[in-house]
Amino acid sequence: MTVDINTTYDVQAIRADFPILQRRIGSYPLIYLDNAATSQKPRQVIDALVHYYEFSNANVHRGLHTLAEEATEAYETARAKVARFIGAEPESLVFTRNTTEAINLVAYAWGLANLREGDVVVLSEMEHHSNIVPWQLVARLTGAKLHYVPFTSDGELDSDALEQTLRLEPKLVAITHVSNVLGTVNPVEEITRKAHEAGARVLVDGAQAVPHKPVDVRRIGCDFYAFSGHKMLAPTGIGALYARRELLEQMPPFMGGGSMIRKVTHASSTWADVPTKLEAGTPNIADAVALGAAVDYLQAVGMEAIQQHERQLTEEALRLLDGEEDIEIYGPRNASRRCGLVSFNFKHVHPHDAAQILDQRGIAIRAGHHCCQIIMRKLDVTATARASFYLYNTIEEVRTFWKALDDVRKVFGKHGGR
Ligand code: C6P
Repeated sequence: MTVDINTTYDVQAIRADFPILQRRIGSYPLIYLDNAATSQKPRQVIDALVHYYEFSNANVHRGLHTLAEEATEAYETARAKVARFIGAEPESLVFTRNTTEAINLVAYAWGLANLREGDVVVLSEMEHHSNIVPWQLVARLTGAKLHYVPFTSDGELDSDALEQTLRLEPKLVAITHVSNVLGTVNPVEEITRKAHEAGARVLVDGAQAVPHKPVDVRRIGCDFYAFSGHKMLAPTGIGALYARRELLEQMPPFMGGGSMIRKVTHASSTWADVPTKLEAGTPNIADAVALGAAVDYLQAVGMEAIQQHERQLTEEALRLLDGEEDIEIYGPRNASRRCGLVSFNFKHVHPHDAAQILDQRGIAIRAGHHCCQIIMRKLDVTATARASFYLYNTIEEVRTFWKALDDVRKVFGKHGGR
C-alpha cells in the first residue's frame, strides 16, 4: 500500500518553527520520535514565554498596578483559549501542573468526599500509573474497591467486560482516551454514555489525546477530563483539569492557601469561586500563557490536519514493521483505531539496547514500561520500544527509523546473538 501524503500539509514550514529540530546528535540530524513522552516547542511558544517574563511579569489576581493587571489578563486569556480548545467554558478549567496532578485533584477532592466503603471505581488495564495509583491511595483511605476492565489481544478495551463491570453500579469510571503504549483510541463518548446510565461519574485521561486529535468534552459528555501542556507544544509544569461546573462547585478544595479563599477567620475559611477555589497559591502564570500560545499554534495548523498527518505516519510505520518477522507490534493493527505511536519489540533484543543503538543514529525513541506495568505484565514483557509521532515528523523520518533497525540486527544478529 502506498502512502498518500496530504500535499496541503506543509511539514517543512512547521519544522522551521521548531529550533531544536536543527540539532544534530553526533553526525546525524535529530529524528525525534519520543513525542508521547514530551513534545518539542515551536519558536512561537518560546517567544510567548520570554515575552511574558520580559514585558508583563507580575503576580495575578492581587495587584492593582499595570503589570499585575496585564499578567492577570494574560493568564485568564490563556485559560479561555485552552478551555475553548476542548469545547469547555473557562470556569470549568482548572490549571494544574500536568495530567497526574489533575487526576490527583479529582481523587482527593472529589474522591474523598464521594467514595465510601465498598463503592466501586472502574479502571482499565491500559491505564497509565497516573490513573491507577491515585485511585489505589484513595481506595485505601475510603474502602472503595477497584475493578479493572481488561483489553483484548488486539489492544482494544473489552467492551463485554466493561458492560459486566457497569452492572456493579460503580461510582466512577476512570479511563484513558488514548493508550500511551497500545496507541488505542477508546470510544470515550460511548463509554461515558453507558457509565452515566449505570449512575457513574466519568473521568477521562486525555494526556495522549488532546495533543493529537480534536477533543470536545461536551460531545464526550464526561465529568472530568485531564491533560498535560508539555505533550502539546507547551512548557513542562502546566496542565489542566476540565470538570463540569456544578461538580467543581460541590467539590471541597484540593489544597488550601492564598488565592483560593473568600474569607479567613481564626476558626475557618470560605472559598473563592471556581476555578480559583482549586488553584491555591501563586499559579504557573508564564507557562499557562505559553500553553495559550501552543493552543494558538495547534489551531493554526488544524487538529484534523494533525490527526490525518500522524495517521499517515502511523500507517507507514505499521506497514514497514509488520513485514519484519523478528519484530512484534503491540496494539490495534488498523491505524484508524490508534493515535500516532507504535510500540514494538525485537523478539530477541532488549528494547533498551535497541533504543541505544538508534540513538547512535540520532533517532530518539523511548524504551521501558512507559509507566504502564499492568500492560507490560499482560503482554508478558518487561518493556517495549516505542516510536511516537507528532505534527513535525516526516514520512522520511519514519523510513529512516525503520532502516536503522538493521543497525540493531548488525550488533545483535537476526536472532539476538552478538
Ligand atoms: N506518559 C509517556 O512517555 P504527566 O506526566 O502528568 O504529564 O502525564 C502522565 C500521563 C498520564 N496518562 C497518560 C496516558 C500518559 O501517557 C501520561 C504520560 C508519558 O508515555 C510519560 S510516562
